[in-house]
Amino acid sequence: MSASYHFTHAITRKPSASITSGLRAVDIGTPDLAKMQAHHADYIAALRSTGAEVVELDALEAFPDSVFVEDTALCLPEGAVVMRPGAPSRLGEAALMAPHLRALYAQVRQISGADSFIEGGDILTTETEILVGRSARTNAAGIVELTALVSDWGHTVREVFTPPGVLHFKTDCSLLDGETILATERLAASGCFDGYKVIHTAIGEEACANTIRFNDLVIMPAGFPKTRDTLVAAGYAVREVGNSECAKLDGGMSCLSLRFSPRG
Ligand code: CIR
Repeated sequence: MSASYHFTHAITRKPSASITSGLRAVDIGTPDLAKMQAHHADYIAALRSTGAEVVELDALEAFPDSVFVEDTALCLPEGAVVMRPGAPSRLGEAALMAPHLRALYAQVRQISGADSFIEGGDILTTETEILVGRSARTNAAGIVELTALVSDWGHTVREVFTPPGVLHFKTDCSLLDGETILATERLAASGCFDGYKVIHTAIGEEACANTIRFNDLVIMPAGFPKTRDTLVAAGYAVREVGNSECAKLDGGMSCLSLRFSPRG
């Protein structure tokens, strides 16, 4: 079993009505809550269709971006690490995720340094290492602290860089299997995936780089036919899910869940 993409559990959180005030790099319109809820339900159905247990947490009105649960924690087989989001409006979300992780994990650790910032969207866990992209949300101190917290669990952290103007490292890449990454050309050109097989998103379809491999499925945003066809031709079982509303807030498939198989 490949621990980097075989999962027994996922945690999600319902979108709140306050999602209309969610953070966005560029305002391309207000998300439609009903449409987002429909997409979210479809996403959860896709996760469940693989046999995983999916927790659906209640919406948090005080945190407009709280549907993007991935940013609050890093989940590994041995335990979970609660993040310290670099976006001030999101800092409180992480503490609210901790009890849900403790319910499923024996070991839950925490990024706690006052100067340490790190968001789950900047973390790509592969079969052999954990890549963390420095970004406007994740700093060197956060990466150093994470490295120390996961080393006795046997994990190696490698610092990489999120391209300027890109929200998170995983905005531009995803794990497809134990040796293959889907990435935009602009990110892959940095050399951070040397040693991996890389499939590029089609030109003009960079916005679908944030997909997830979840058990047998590659779950990707709908509306990117060239990249979808490339993935299907490469042998992946692709499931498309609408993402138009989350995309208005720079969110994609990985942001909407924490995915893991707690060991013991
Ligand atoms: C934010 O700016 O924090 C949210 N609007 C989007 C977060 C997306 N999360 C992710 O890529 N992991």
